[in-house]
Amino acid sequence: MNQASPLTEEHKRRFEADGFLILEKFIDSETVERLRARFEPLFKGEFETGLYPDEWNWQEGRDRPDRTRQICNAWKSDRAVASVVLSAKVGRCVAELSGWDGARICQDNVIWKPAGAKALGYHQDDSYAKWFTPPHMATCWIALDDTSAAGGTIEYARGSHKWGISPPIEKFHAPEDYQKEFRAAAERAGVTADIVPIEVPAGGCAFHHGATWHGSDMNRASRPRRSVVAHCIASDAQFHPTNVSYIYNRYKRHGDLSMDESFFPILWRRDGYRTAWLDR
Ligand SMILES: O=C(O)CCC(=O)C(=O)O
Repeated sequence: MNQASPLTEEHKRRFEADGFLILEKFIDSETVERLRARFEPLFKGEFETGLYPDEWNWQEGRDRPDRTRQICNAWKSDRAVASVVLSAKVGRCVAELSGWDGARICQDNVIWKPAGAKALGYHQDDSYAKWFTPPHMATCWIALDDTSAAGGTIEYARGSHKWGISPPIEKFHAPEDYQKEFRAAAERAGVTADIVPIEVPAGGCAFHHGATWHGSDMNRASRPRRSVVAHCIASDAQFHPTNVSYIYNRYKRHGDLSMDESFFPILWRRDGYRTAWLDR
């Protein structure tokens, strides 16, 4: 499991300077196809393992077709998603980029932005990281379609991980102005934003720091933009003693701050440890 790292010192230097890193190839085309085939059943509520995901933000027949579709912690419902977002490769990369001893999954996202679907608001992941310590995430965002600026790909503000953490944004799904809070943050930081749309072939990825401002515009192209995302935290992360996540504190044991590996498995650790059930 402890294969060689795909990252070089130059990759790490770039991540530290920019707050993100792009790899043109991260998963192979067969894996891309296998994941794409899971989108229809997942959003119809056909869950392979019989378990609901933790968040199911778009359901066929219930929600507007012009909304970006999102499921969180699809790994609990679907083995194809699990095989990618819980991989040692994802864990190793985010841990090495973040200077952690290891990484565990916090939350995955399955994102489906059909042609014409609306934007996702710019935010910082660490604004939502108050319920665990250390309160930092690092993310691997994987493209399942060739992405383009016009097609509503993810966008990063270069260097914005150095601006400090702002509060959570007002509206994540289909906001009127998807950059509203971000522009205010850039103004407070006294900088002119350098926005980078992530244009990669299907199977490519981008890693981002938990403090990097990011979001995505509406899809003005004629085909969908699909992604799977692994939001990771340090392998030694614990629940915060008093701050509560109304969803994720369901997995906290009474009187115990440790994170159970059944729900927050360790993907990779420098000493060779990986949660045992992952590879079964
Ligand atoms: O894919 C997107 O449009 C946004 C995803 C996102 O917010 C994230 O990966 O943190």
